Amino acid sequence: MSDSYLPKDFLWGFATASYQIEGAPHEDGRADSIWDTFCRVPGKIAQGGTGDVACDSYHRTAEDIDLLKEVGAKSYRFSLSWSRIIPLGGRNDPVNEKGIQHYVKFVDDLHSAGIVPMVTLFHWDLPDGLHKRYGGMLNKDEFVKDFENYARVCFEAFGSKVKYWITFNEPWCSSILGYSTGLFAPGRTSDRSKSAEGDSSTEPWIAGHSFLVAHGAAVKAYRDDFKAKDGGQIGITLNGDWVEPWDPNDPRDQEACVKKLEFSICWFGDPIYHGKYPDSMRKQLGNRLPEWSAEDIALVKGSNDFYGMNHYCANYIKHRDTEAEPEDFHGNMDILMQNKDGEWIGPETQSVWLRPNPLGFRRLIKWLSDRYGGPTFYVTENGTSLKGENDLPMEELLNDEFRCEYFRGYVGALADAHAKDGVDVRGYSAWSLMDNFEWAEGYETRFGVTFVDYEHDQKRHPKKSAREIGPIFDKYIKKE
Ligand code: GBH
Repeated sequence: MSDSYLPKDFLWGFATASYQIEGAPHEDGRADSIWDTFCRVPGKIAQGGTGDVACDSYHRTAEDIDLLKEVGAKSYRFSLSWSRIIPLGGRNDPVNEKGIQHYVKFVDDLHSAGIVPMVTLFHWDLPDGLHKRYGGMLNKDEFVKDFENYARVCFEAFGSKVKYWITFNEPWCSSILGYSTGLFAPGRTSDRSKSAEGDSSTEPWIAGHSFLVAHGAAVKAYRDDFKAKDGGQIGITLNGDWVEPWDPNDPRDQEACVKKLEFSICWFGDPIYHGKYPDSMRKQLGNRLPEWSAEDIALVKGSNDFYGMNHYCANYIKHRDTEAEPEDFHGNMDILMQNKDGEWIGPETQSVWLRPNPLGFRRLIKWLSDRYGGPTFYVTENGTSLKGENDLPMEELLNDEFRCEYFRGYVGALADAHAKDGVDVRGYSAWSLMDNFEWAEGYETRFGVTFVDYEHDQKRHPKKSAREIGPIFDKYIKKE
């Protein structure tokens, strides 16, 4: 038996995101986001999937809340669709009362069910109007003003009922996958076979910079005008995998590991906690990485009330001796699933990038805690898909022992990080409450603890993991 534990008021629950679950893209005044338009480009999404119906959650809020209640969840992290609230996105565009009312009711219903809402303002679905008007995140000054305005509209509308705000979900993904590899909306890349436009050597770094300043501006707005009366907390959610050296005895691989964490996480974490970009990034990217103005960095430094951590897996890292390519965004190294001795970092899943390694979770959260002076963490996503799930019959998908084992391992590792390493962690949202639109993978990959039957009216069927997760937390959360 483990003697590790999680603190008494630990908030555990589930996470989702608007475009991945809601559907109803044109209802009650909503306009397109960049994901709506991206999905219409042939070849971008597996099987031509779109978020047009998804889990139909826009019409099934009561059902979704029932799912949360049934499993005993204490919190629910969901995201707002900016395009429902300000359909064209900008600070001079009209606010859509119907969009606001939808979420006001949803938040009220969560409270009535005793579930704490954690609200993400932006989970990748930028209003298409802003992309078309000025290039979205590529135009920092416009984007920052429009995001701050949108954030203020949300604080005003929901601030008295929401105590946990997340500005951005995984800016790494929006910046790199949206502006370097082109795998995600808006699909810009230097790879001319994928897109007619884009410059992978500069645009991701510009987008990332805009996200940081916009985060800082929204936090300042919250602290100046809402925090005192509403009493909430605000932070950003960063993704990042753990790293192990390909050759544990090669100091160059160990060094490359740190560089990988810097390029993927500290790109955003360092400006927020230390007021600068990591030296390794400046060294490799030179002036392609934007410089900080005194005004912008003042907004960004110290702008997290908590650290929102998304974490799924780990990789092996092998250094490179060659010069970095201008398109490189990892820090010039090979990212591998096997080490020098052929050992796999973890078992296979449906997602090529995801091989579970629970100890990596403990190591990463401790590493971040040390680097950033012991901040308060909320784990805002953690979860897995199942190997070969497209070929499995529904009964086997419902009996997802692999996912149960994943949660046992990862929650146990988190309890170790808390009890043995002194990490201040106060919440955890599993990804995800239900199977949903998995971005470029469409509906081929399922991360839910609830099976969604896309062929039969999006009917929800809880999997084994939906029932197992409560007892896992019960085992660790201190009773008094
Ligand atoms: C999360 O990102 C998202 O927040 C969530 O919306 C999503 O549904 C969930 O993961 C499951 O995927 O192979 O080079 O394309 C997790 C972090 C980082 C994982 C990028 C996928 C793809 C790398 N993601 N990664 S690549």
